[in-house]
Amino acid sequence: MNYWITFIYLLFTFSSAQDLNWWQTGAVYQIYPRSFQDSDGDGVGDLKGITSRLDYLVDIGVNTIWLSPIFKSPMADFGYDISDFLAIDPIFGTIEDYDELVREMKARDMHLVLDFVPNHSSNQHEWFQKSINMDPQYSDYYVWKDPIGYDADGNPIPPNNWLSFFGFSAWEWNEQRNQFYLHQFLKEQPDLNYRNPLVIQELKEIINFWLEKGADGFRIDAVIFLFEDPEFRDEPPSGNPNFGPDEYDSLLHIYTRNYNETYDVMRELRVVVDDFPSDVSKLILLEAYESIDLVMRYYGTAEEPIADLPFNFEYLLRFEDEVVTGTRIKDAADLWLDNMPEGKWANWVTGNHDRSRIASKVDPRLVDGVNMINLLMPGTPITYYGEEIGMINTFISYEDTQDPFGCNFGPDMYEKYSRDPERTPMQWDSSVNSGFSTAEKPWLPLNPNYLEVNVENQLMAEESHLKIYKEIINLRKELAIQTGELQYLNVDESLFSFMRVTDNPTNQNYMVLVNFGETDSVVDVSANSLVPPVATVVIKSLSSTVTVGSVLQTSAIPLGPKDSLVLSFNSNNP
Ligand code: TEU
Repeated sequence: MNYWITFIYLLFTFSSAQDLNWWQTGAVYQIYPRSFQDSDGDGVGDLKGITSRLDYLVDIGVNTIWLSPIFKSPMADFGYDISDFLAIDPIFGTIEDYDELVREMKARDMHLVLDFVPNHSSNQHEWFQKSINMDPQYSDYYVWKDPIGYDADGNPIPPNNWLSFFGFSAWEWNEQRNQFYLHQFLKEQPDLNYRNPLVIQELKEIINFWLEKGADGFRIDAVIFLFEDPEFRDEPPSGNPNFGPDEYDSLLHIYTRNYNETYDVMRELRVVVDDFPSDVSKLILLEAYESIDLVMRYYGTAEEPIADLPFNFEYLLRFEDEVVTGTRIKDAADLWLDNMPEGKWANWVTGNHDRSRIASKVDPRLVDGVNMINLLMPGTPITYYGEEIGMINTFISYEDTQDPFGCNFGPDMYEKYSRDPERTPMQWDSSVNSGFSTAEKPWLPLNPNYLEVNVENQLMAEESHLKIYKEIINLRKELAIQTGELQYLNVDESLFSFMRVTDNPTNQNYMVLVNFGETDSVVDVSANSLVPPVATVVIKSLSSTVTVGSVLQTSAIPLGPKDSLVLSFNSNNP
């Protein structure tokens, strides 16, 4: 009889782990290619540089790389303005370098996710040039409109009051065509016209091209901006006094975002990806900063899936609140989990190339605790390069500022919008430029803390954020973390704690406790019937003074301010 029980448990263990995809058991790591590793000394990171660092990524345990855009671009928005969707920009290398990266990744059982930017191209793209020239095929590839009149000086007046996300009018006058074109981002990023089926066809071809070139998925950029009001009506003011008339948030964007048709186009792209013959399932990440109901629709349904992982920005944004509490993090986690359609998979993200990293959002002592949450809650973690070593934002003077979002607003306001602080080079070691580049001046300055905060130091140290990250990620191989149930333990203003449990007695269960508070506390989680009287410390934050391996009473778990712990226990022993 006992044999049978063990057999059934093993079968369960085997089959449930087997049912998960590589992107569910693994972890995604975002690389901003300009800033990861420069191989040729020009001060800008490149593909060869990334290839040379693959063993580091294997060592820390990530299996998936999402690369911000590497395609041909005049770099007005540092690669998010693409002038040829099918070519690699020379600053990043050649198509051979790309092939080599893919080969080396596959040899390490890693997966490549490319950034796909459907909303706009560069104004240098051949399509846009042909569109200006009214080439019959390309004339309607972009959103062109006549002026609504001319002012007293004879200047054309834009069709409506729409603003660019980067500030100022979303309309740019084109002398040659004598019309305005729409750009929801920079004027160098004209919006493609999604009401033209030829445009959608082009996108499908681009997707197939990169699938054939070995990509295992896409992160789809700025999705909510694809369609606009066909009547081009003015948007109403937001009434928010914190924003001047040129700032995007001074309007309510009811006519430029999230049209129903957007979901249909995304669904069509999903079908292209799924129809591609491959024995490796593909991953679609999707960027939509929107309200939860609109974001959830991007998962699609079981029969008609869209994205595998629309980014969980509600969670990311909670870490930017003035006060981060256990209760608020639980509310954010529940907002996602409770709204997620049946059978879908969650994700946990705290930083990216547009938003600061963990250690600049919360007290840096919480880096380990937040990584524990990101990596051990049910779902896929997404780490922005450097979060594993606790990199923080870098101060960038106006003179050194590169990001057009910052430059647009001039020296007094650039810091409100510039994304350069979270884009500075990866901190590898304490040599010149932290081992990132041999150039005299990298494209953005290194954070001066690189002498202390770097990969090499943290690999050598007895304890470090990096070593802790590696230990946490290693737990993702455990059944309780892959498929175990989530149960919250005590959650209040200071504490966030949860456990991951399976009902399989041969498996370890885990609990995670993070103290967001400022004071020492002694936590009693023993009231939960699945929690045994004692549990073993398997991982502790740098700040904690408990010893890994020690056995703690679950009625009195000591947590100093900003401390975090992972404990293991066996629920067969409640
Ligand atoms: O961002 C689009 C977008 O939705 C963001 O601007 C978002 O609203 C903002 O970052 C929230 O802080 C994407 C890319 O991530 C960004 O880097 C590009 O500049 C932009 O598209 C244009 O391609």
